[in-house]
Amino acid sequence: MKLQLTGGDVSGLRPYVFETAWEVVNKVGGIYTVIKTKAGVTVEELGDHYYLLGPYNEQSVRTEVEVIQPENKVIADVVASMREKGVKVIVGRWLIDGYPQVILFDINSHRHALEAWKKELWDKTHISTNVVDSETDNAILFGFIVTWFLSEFRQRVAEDALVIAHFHEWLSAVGLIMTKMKSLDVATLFTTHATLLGRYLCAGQVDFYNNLPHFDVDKEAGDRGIYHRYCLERAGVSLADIFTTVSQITAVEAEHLLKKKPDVVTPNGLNVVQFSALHEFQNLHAKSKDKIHEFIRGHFHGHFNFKLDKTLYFFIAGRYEYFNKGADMFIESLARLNYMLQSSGSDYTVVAFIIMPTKTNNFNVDSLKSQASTKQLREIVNHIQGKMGAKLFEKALMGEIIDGKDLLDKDDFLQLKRCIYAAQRPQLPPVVTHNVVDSDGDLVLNHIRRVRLFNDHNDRVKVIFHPEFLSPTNALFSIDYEEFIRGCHLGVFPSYYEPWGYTPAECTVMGIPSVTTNLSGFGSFMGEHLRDPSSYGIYIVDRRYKGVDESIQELADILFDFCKMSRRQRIIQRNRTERLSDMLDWKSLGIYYKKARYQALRKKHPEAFLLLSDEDTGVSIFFRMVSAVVFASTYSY
Ligand code: G6P
Ligand code: 1S3
Repeated sequence: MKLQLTGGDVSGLRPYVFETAWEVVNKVGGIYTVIKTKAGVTVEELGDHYYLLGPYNEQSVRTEVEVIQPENKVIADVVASMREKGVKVIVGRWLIDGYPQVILFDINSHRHALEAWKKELWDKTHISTNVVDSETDNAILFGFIVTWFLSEFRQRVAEDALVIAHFHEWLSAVGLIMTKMKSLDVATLFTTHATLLGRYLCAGQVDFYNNLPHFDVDKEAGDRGIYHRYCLERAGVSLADIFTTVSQITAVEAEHLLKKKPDVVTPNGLNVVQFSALHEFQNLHAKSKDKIHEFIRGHFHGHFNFKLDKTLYFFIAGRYEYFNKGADMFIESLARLNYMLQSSGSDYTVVAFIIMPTKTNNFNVDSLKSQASTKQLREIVNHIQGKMGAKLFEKALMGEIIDGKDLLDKDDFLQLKRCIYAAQRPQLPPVVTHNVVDSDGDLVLNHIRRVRLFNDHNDRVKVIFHPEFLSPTNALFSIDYEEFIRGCHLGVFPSYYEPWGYTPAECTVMGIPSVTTNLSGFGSFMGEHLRDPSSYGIYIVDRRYKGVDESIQELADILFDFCKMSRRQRIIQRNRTERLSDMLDWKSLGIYYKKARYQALRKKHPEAFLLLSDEDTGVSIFFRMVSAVVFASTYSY
C-alpha cells in the first residue's frame, strides 16, 4: 500500500466497500431489514464504490433485482473471469431505496468444490466442518466464492485503492476468515446481530444474564451440536480488523461468549418516511384500524358483544421463538389483564393478536365461515340500504317523508332475520385462525389453553393467534404488515433474548406506542437516551433485575394503565411517539457504520493514517455533532 495520508479531508478517499451477508436480496430475518433499509444512506455516502454481495436466490432476483452488465471495468473483468471458471454470478441493481449495486453468487454452481474447500479451511484454520449441516456447507461455499471475488478484485484494482469488506453474522464469516488466511490487502469488519450460543442458551430457558461470565462456551456449543458453527463465528470475530454488534447488551454478551469486546456498537436504523402533513400518520391509524375492525366483525360474528369504539388492538409479532421473543410473558400478562379489566368493570375490550408463523394446514373452517357469513350480511344490508334510499328519494320527490315502518319490506325483513339466525354458532370464536399441524404440542396454544383465554363472552381480553405472517394477498385477513401496525394501539414485545428488536422500532416510526424490555437492544438504547421513555409511548419492562412473576405483573400493569387512557390521551401519546422517528433514522444512525469502516481502514493501514488524528478523518467530529443533534432534540421535546 503506497498511500500515505498527510492530514485534512479523507472524504475524497472513496474506498471500495463490499458488504456481504447471506440476507442480501434473500429475506430470512432481521439482517435483511438492516441491509435493505441502510442501503439509501450508504449509497449516498459511497456512490458507485458500494457493492452488496449475497447468495443467488432465483425467486428473489426475479422480483427484486434489475440484472445489468457490470458498469465498473474492474468488476466486469473479475466477474468475467469467475464466470469463465464456472461460477454463476449475477450483477444488478437491487430495486430498493438507494438502488444499490448487488453481486450475487450461485453457490450451487461450485458445489463440487465443497470437500476441497472444507479441507483447505481445515488445513489453514483447523476448524473442522466434517458434519452433516447443510447451512454450514452453504456458508463455506458462499465464503470461499466471496474470497475468490475479493482476491481477483484486489489483484486488478489500482494498488493504492482502499478496499473494505464488511461481513454480517456467522453465515458470512468464512469469507472473512479466508480473506485473512490469504492475506488480502482488504480491511475487514464483522458485525454480529446475535451470538449463536446466546440464542441457543436463552431458548433453553437458562438464567442467561446472571451466568454470562460463567458459561463453558466450548462445552455449551458442543452439547448443542453447534461447535463447528461456533468456531466459524468466533474465528470471524477474532480475525476481523473491526468487530461490531447492534447493541450494548449484545456487546456484553459477545465479550463473554465470543471472547472479544466489540470495537463499535452499530445500532439498527430504519428508513423513516417523512409525511408532509404532520398528522398524516394519525389519519392512517384511523384508516388502518377500520380494516382491522372489518376482520374483527367477521371473526366474532355471532358473538359480537363488544363495541369497536371501545376496543384496543394489541399485538406481538415476529419469528416463532416462544421464550426468546416473550410470547410466554405476553400471554400470561393478558390473562392477568383480563381479570383486571373484569374486576374493575372496565368497558374496554382488548383484542390481542399473536402473529408468529408456524406449520399449518390452511385456515380453519370456522374462521373462514364466519368471515363469509359477515360478508354476506354486509351485502344484504348494502342491498336493503340501496332500496331504502330509493324509497326515501321517491317520497321526498313528492314532498313527503316516508314512515319509518315502511322502509323495510317483508322480504328484506325475513332475509335479515335468516342471516341473523344463521350467524348463531354454538362454539366460541376460535383463538387461532389456522389449523396448526402440531396443535397438541404448540407452545402458544397450550399457554392459551392453560390460562383459559377462550374468547368467552365475559372475557375482556380476546385472543387471535395468526400463525402466518400477514400479507395483502391473505384470503382470510388481507392486510399489509405495515398497515396492520398502524391500525393497532400497542405493540407488545417482552423479549428475553433480543439483540436489537426491529418490531418496537417499526412501531415507533409509525407513531404506535410499544412495550419492550431492558434485555432488548432497542429497549436499552431508548432507556439510555430518553429521560422518561414511557411518556413517549416506549414502555420498558424490567426483565433483567426482577423475577419472572414481578415482570409479568409489571407488564400487566402497563397494559391495564394503557386501557385507562382516554382517546385524547392516546392521540397525544402517538404524537410524542412519532417524534422519536429521527432518532431511529439511518440518516442519524448510519454514522456508526461509517465510523466502524474508517476504524477498520486505520487498523489495516496504520502507516497510511499515521499522520491523521481522529479529528482529521472528520468522522469523530461528525459523529459527535450528529449525536448531539439527535439527542439534544430528543431531550428537548
Ligand atoms: C386518529 C384519528 C382520529 C381518531 C383517532 C382514534 O388520531 O386522526 O380521527 O379519532 O385516531 O384513536 P384511537 O386511539 O381511539 O384509535
Ligand atoms: C437478529 O434477528 P433476530 O430476530 O433473530 O438481527 C436483527 C437485526 O440486527 C435484530 O433486530 C434482532 O434482535 C436479532 O434477532
